[in-house]
Amino acid sequence: MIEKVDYIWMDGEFVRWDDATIHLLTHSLHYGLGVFEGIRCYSTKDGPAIFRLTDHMRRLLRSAKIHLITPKYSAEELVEVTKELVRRNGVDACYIRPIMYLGYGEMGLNPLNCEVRTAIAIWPWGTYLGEEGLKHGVRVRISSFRRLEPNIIPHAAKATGQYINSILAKVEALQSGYDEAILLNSHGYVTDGSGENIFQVRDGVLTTPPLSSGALEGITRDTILTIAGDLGYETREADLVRSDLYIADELFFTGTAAEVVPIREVDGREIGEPGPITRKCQEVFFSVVHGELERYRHWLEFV
Ligand code: PY5
Repeated sequence: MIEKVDYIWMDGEFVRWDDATIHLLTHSLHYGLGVFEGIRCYSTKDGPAIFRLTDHMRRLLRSAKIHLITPKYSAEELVEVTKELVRRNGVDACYIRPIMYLGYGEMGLNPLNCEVRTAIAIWPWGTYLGEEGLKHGVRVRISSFRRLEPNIIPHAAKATGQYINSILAKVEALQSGYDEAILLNSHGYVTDGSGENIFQVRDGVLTTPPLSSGALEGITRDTILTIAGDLGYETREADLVRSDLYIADELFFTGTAAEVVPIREVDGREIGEPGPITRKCQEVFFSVVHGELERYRHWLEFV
């Protein structure tokens, strides 16, 4: 169950949590066209700080552009409102969910005349794949569902409806006894997890699928590419096939909800306990988000 806080921001107003309701005939509910973000605020010794907030809001606006949703607020305005929402709710660590959706008014498939609604909710959310997964790694399977692609539904946008694809993969993985799914594109290349990017480590080199594979332009992915490069590791964006995962020295997921999570098994092939590079990336990542490393403080937006 979601843990309640006091306020949700909706179209310019701070609304009480239980009053943050919408009409049944909200366009986005019926056809799944809306765009959203997932962001985290972490506690630091200098107070709550939102990790790469501006980068997330910019991605939200790029998602809107892809789907011809005209934003009512600029990235700067959304940044300010998010900080105010965190302040008003008096929390110091939380997950942040901005969403732009099409409201009540029109029901045809032409969305261009629909009213664009904007809301931001926050709530305390522990790590998505569990504490155990964070420490010892999760078990994953390759999904029988293929990742949607640019000429079906553009994967570059983070749109609500495209998560049906992720949900099919996630549920299939859970029902067959795994923790998470990895999706391939229709050419057989690895894209990402249902809600995470993926990194493979072999002979000390980190490889993550390129954005053209169908992977989301993850902000945690970019963070890890930067950190790993700064640590002196070679990083590559290159296509991977499923057997590249089976024979990896190390594998891990990255994402806002999931954070940095080791993978210990793929389709019954053991990868094992988290390796040294995974551990190092995880350790540095958590120091970065908690504001302990001066070099990366520019990624923190203090409320
Ligand atoms: N790939 C997919 C399909 C995602 O949904 C996400 C984020 C990522 C990669 C990682 O991107 P980033 O590092 O920018 O977060 N997923 C959301 C999240 O908040 C929703 C998960 C339930 O992590």
